[in-house]
Amino acid sequence: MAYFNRIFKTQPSAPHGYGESYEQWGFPPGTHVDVIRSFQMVDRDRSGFIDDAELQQALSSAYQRFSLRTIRLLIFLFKNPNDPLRIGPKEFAALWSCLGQWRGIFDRYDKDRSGKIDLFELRDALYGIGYAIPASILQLLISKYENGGGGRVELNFDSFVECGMILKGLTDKFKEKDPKHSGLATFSYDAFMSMVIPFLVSYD
Ligand SMILES: [Ca+2]
Repeated sequence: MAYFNRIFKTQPSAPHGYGESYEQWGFPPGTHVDVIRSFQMVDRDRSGFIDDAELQQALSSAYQRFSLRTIRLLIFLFKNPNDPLRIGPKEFAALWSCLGQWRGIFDRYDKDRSGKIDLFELRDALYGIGYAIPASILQLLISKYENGGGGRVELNFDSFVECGMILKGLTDKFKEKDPKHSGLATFSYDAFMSMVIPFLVSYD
């Protein structure tokens, strides 16, 4: 959190090596200088794009370490249609802002201040942002994060983001086919598979 506090307190100034205008590098107007610096720090060849390893480095220095699996899901969700394996400044700025929101949710719902999110905290967090997901489904999803000790599963920030984005992403896809919120939707087989498979593929 110290990092984010610093972001909002520092005065914007032109980032070294990125010229006077952020927009010319493809960042949306108003992008904070620290977001640009973070991108610039890992985009060593100045290609204007960063790959999974570079994104992992950028996010791991802003937060705790991000697993490559989470990074791949983020790249899938925020991908540039012209370059699905890398992200540019626009996608990076959007991703950064989205992670800031997830961080806020994580901190708000980590009720016991363990620094991790358990099943019930996850259920409440998702409910808090409008997703009523049955505990049985959450249990199924988070069982993937068991560390083998047989104890209660608790999620680090990156795994929490991963679970949150999968549940939110799939629910949003379903809602697109259920505009009246009846809880029922009709899919063709192809539509169903193309909805679910990308999450599974990027997830593992
Ligand atoms: Ca907790």
